[in-house]
Amino acid sequence: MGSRIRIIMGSQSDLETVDEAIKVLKEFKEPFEARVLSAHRTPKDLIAYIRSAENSGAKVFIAAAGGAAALAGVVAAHTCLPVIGIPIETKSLKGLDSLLSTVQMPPGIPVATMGIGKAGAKNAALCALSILGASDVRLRSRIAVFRKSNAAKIRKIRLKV
Ligand code: RP5
Repeated sequence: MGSRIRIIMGSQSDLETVDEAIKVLKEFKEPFEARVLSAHRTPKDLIAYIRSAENSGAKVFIAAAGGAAALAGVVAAHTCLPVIGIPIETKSLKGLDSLLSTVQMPPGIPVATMGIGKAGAKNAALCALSILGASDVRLRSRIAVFRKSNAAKIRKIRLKV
């Protein structure tokens, strides 16, 4: 069986953003697989990958794309597993294009769309872990520890104003 989390990005250029998700998954020691596959440039390979991922233990997909970002929606169209979308920040429209392309899905085919860029990528990993955590109490308690440690960091802040 392969990893439960499968990350797909539309281009190698998306990796800089997706890396924020990868860092979180590594911190949680959650195995994942990451691939470059494009809804527009390699549509048949994408669908073949979704099928093989479903048959090898995938539980959740993360899909990152920029511009005319059809990727997450196309993944969602081909699987009943949860799909989390990361809209990549673009030079021309600052990622608003990616956000709208990813979030504005027709009723019936949902994509859990995160915020634009690196924050969205980090949250995509955390969202995927929460989905797995719904049936994995140990993972859920590790997410709680992660949040407590973030809260502790914020409480420590002393502003010199
Ligand atoms: C999208 O086009 C990709 O997800 C990427 O964000 C964007 C630009 O791709 P490259 O020209 O960098 O390959 O499909």
